Amino acid sequence: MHDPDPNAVREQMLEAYPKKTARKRGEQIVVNKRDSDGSVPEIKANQRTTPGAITQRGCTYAGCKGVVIGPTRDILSITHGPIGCSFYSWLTRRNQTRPETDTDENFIPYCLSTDMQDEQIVFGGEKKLRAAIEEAYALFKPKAIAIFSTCPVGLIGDDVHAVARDMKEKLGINVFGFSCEGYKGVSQSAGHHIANNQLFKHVVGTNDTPRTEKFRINLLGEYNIGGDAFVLEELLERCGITLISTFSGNSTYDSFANSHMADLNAIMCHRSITYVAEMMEKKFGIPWIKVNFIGAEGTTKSLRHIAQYFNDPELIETVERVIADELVPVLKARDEARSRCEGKTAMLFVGGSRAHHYQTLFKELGMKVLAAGYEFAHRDDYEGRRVLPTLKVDADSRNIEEIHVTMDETRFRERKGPNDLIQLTADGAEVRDYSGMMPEMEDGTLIIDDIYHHETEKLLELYKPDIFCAGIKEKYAVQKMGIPCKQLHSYDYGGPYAGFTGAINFYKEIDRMVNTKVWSYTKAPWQQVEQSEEATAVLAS
Ligand code: CFM
Repeated sequence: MHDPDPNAVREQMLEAYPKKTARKRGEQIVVNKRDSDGSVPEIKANQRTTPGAITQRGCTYAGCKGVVIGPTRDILSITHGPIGCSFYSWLTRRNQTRPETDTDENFIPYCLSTDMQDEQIVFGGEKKLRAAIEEAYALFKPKAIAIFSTCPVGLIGDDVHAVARDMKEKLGINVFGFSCEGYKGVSQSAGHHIANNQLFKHVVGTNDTPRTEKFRINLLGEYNIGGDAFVLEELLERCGITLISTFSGNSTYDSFANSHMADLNAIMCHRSITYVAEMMEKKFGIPWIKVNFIGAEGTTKSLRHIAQYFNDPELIETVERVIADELVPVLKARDEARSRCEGKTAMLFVGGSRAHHYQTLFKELGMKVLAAGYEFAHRDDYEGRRVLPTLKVDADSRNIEEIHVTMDETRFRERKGPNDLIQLTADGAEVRDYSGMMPEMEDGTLIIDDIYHHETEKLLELYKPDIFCAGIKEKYAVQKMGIPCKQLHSYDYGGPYAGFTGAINFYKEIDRMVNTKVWSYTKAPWQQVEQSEEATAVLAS
């Protein structure tokens, strides 16, 4: 079967919308084309979703509480808001954690909410919040409490930061609040930024315990979904690299507090956490590089770049040995799956970085990515970081605080000279940079930002891909159309998919999903139409 013309598909998607909506929406649906200088077409992103459209997005509070702070096991999180919002307080994301001892705190299984009622909406909720913090403290005695604001908190004007300050003084522990009301930004992306700011202001750098290990890094933007961070922790350990803190998979409060003792920040998910990396570089002098531990090739390159950064012959040798050992089973599994997956097609519509990162795994399987897009990414995630200076600040992004960071006079330490970093870039590492999704996708592929459900249906109907990657909200609607849907947020109870071990798991899973016979027994709506047309034709003859 020939793939349909992407421009015609785009037109068909837009046809359903009123004229003005179609024109605006059209700027978020782009047919990819890479120029020889590496530039790609401009795509509109980080825009409000059209009212009435079915979007995949979550809210700002979800991005702050659920995504960035949620995986930290010993910060006690309290959601200030109506009980419905506490959905995102309670393990709805598959971020795992592993306390080191039986006595280490783990609050992740708990769900704490102030359960706001009409009375608080009318008369204010600060009193109830104070009482909740005191009650939570009495019960759990945590070292830190975080308060998350939901929409009504912003609407009625509760000052969660004043309450946090008072409580910090009264209880003698770190208490901090987040103005992450759901409506604060256009998506969960705003919540990431708000979480980064507060984490940096209130936690990072508050523990100056010196570290003596030789190769010290932080891993940023790795959230331990399905145990990904466990795989990477083990891998780095075998290479002799010390992971001081992960932001924030399998993390602790103390590891954040001490994270400024690292000499390098390696960023996995750039969408959610680059703000912290930039602030840490300014204040403490820690450079950052972009890594991608998804896929065998990405993992190999990322390990090599970290080793090149430290530029130590022994480290480089150990890393090469680990890579060589790991690649044996990985390549075997890849070739096996590839013999059955090659030439099949995939689409990925996920979050703010995975729709890009997971394409590498599909490439390793010899599969073709026909269309992809993020839920809430910004233009730089699509087109590369070089477009950042040209991005316009709009009313929605102005809503999010940009904190002014200066060099820490006593604790700033230059890790590497500019020449070392230039050399590292020449060696292929992305130093303070990322290239974005579109430069790595083929010409003629469809890039759709914040895909609406109507457009998902059109894609499935016209392209009939072998697999569609999205989340739980899309999964069953997609599968009812006769196409297997792989959840790339929660991994459908599967995973881990990061690192070498993860790659093997992913190859096997995709092989199983695209080759199972079960889909041939379901009839998608278009197949039913064909059938009934055939039946009508038979009857008529
Ligand atoms: Fe980063 Fe994420 Fe993602 Fe994200 Fe997320 Fe997630 Fe995601 Mo779901 S932080 S942008 S807000 S990689 S929860 S671990 S899977 S949408 S692509």
